Amino acid sequence: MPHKLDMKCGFFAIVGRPNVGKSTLLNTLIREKVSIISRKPNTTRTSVLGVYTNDKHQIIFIDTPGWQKKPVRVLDRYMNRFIDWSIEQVDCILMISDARSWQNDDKLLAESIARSPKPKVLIINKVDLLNDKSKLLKYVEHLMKQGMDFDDYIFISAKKKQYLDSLNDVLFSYCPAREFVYSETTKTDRSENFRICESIREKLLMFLGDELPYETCVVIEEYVKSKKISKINAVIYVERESQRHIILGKKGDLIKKISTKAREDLELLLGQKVYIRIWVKVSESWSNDREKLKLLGLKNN
Ligand SMILES: Nc1nc2c(ncn2[C@@H]2O[C@H](COP(=O)(O)OP(=O)(O)OP(=O)(O)O)[C@@H](O)[C@H]2O)c(=O)[nH]1
Ligand SMILES: [Mg+2]
Repeated sequence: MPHKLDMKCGFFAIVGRPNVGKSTLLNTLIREKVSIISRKPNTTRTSVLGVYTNDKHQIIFIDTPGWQKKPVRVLDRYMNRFIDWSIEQVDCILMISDARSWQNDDKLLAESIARSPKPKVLIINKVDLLNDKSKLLKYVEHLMKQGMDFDDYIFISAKKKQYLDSLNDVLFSYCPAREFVYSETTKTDRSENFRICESIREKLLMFLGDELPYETCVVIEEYVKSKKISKINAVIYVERESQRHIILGKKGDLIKKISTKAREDLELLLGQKVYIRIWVKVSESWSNDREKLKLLGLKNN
């Protein structure tokens, strides 16, 4: 532990439109998978906190759901609210964009965070997908022409772990002198239950891709941990009977695959053998129902 007076500790919100790589960056920076990732937009649904600690600095990241331009469902509105809430809590805002294109939604989000007096860093991600790196200079010039105003611009690849040193230096420079908030071994504020549900949802996204109904949610009904084995009963909620059949697959094939993959991941997470049973149930219009969202833990007040 460094001396109190040498400690620096900062809160950083990670914001951006869906699918730009916010959760990938969080996991890369804290070197542990605390936030799930998928090819599909709208993977993250609530704010997830990740903590990185070295000998002098503690950096607390808040991963947020992808920003929704026009939230329609109650769930979408809550997701945007998590972003507003996160921005208020932090010392610095990290906005992530995709190096391949700066879209109108990026501009709208940048304009919305410009109202905050906090320092703002634009992290331009996925540079590994650009063959012509000279485009990066043009990218920033284009932003300047649009009047976008960030305190720093950094290009990285979160997935390939490229150019992260310069990012770390910038993050350290925005950490105020403050005692560490979390213990040196803490990686996230999220409970084991939450991480188990998220891990199952990640497998759903992995196997079903675009076929996965957006209105899907995972709840742990029972979790018993003994010395040698963890027993988990989980329920996947969907909104219609037809969606239930998609997830079960022919003769229950798909749910079997999902369970196996989830079990493998959970054994790593929990560090012991896992026995898991997953049911699929219908709960009509949960994604648009305040009370049900509260019950499912997706509403923060
Ligand atoms: N090639 C490449 N792919 C990346 C990079 N970073 C993330 N990805 C991929 O982009 C996809 C989306 O990543 P996520 O981390 O889930 O994105 P997100 O911004 O958290 O998405 P939402 O939670 O839906 O808002 C995944 O398929 C990642 O593997 C990168 O640096 N390079
Ligand atoms: Mg995410």
